[in-house]
Amino acid sequence: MNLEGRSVLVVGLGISGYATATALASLGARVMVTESASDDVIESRAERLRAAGATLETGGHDVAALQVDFAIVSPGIPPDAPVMRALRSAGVDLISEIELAARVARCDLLAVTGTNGKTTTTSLLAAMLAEGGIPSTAAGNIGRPLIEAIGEVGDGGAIAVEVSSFQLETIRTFRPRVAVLLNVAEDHTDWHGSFEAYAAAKAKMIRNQTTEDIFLYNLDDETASAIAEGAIARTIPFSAAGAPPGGIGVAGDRIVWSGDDLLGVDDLPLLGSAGLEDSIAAAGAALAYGVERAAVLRALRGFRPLSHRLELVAEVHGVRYIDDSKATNPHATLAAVRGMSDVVLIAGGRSKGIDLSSLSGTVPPVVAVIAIGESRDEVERAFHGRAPVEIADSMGEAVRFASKLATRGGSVLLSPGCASLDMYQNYAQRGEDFARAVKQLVEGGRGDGES
Ligand code: UMA
Repeated sequence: MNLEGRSVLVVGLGISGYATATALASLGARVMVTESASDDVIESRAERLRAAGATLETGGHDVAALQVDFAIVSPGIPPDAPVMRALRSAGVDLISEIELAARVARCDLLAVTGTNGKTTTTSLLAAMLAEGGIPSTAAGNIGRPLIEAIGEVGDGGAIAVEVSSFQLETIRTFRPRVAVLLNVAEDHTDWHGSFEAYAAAKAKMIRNQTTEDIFLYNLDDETASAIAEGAIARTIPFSAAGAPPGGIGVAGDRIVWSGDDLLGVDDLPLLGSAGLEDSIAAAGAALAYGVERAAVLRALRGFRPLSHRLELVAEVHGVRYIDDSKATNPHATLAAVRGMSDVVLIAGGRSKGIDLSSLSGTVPPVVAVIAIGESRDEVERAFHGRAPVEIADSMGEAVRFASKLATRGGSVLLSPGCASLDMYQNYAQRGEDFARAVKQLVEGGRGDGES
């Protein structure tokens, strides 16, 4: 795609917007950026872009009179935001950064989406590609914008791209060579408006695929299976509950690919049923793409869990303290407790408009709950009559309460089922606060763990 001299508006100057504006400027486009906030981070990005020749507007949007060829919208900006409405009514074509990147990319894109497990599966897939000697990297919602990564991987290479429903909402031609759909459960209802709209955005990932492409989907997930029925690409099922013909799954305690034995379930370094699903999904995608079987197995065996995803922080007096701060919706919390016993659950945060009542499905193994954050009353209501709930005002307090309720051989699990933005900047900060509070407990400290 030739961007020389094209007028492009970038809406939002977060990680995605900044990378987009930088790439567009280097490709010779006339770049305009509009951003509602104006803090130190934004202003320093703005300064660097001005130096690269872009026109910047920070601290608000005044887009009514703009004449642009198209606009790249940041994923976090919901479709009903005033700036989006203004641009739509001015007839501006709105596309996402992954759409722009896909138009410019020369390598294959292997896309992974789903409500939960995206980041782990994308990382695993990238490790398999690398182990197979394919020039590759991981990018997208995982944290490194795709537009930045495509400059590095050329013809003959491949990028494992984590894609979110926000990014998929505004694609046009984005066509992954391999698409993976892990699961679809309620999430981001405040952004999409309804579960149906959210699922429809996920389904967009495969709409430009052809019969030469591959769609790997979770046979055990109702919505993913329904989406597969409309696929044009070659469909490959995966299952953690059986060994689907022509797909990848589990027979007894072995993982099998099209009837061939690959490795034992116990050989996987990732914990729980979620770890199993992510592992077989990534392996299926890599094998279908043509990565050598031995390389896939090496990458699988050598993989280490990512931070804040069922990460063991400490064991104190026979109780395991586990950080699963990345669980930002109830579906993820339900998946986390599967296979555990005697869990004291720390849950709550920003609900994103999702009904939290399904959290009560974690009983058992959950035996007690500490409710935190904005949604703590809703969490308390969800468990009413099912498990005792205590309300905590800080993470430090939550960990202290949980330590008193936990029993030897059991776990204290931070798996909030909600976003972190009511108390923290992101889920990583929330997980770190949890780890700090656990450390203080170990040291016998009495602070509240939130320095
Ligand atoms: N803004 C405006 N006008 C508005 C509203 C917002 O200008 O009306 C501005 C904000 O002030 C902000 C920017 O627009 O500066 C929006 O940034 P953003 O929220 O899109 O976030 P980025 O920093 O660009 O990061 C995005 C993804 N964020 C979201 O989708 C919310 C990151 O995913 C992703 O890693 C990054 O691009 C690189 O691709 C994060 C995420 O939370 C991890 N994703 C969601 C999830 O995983 O559940 C989908």
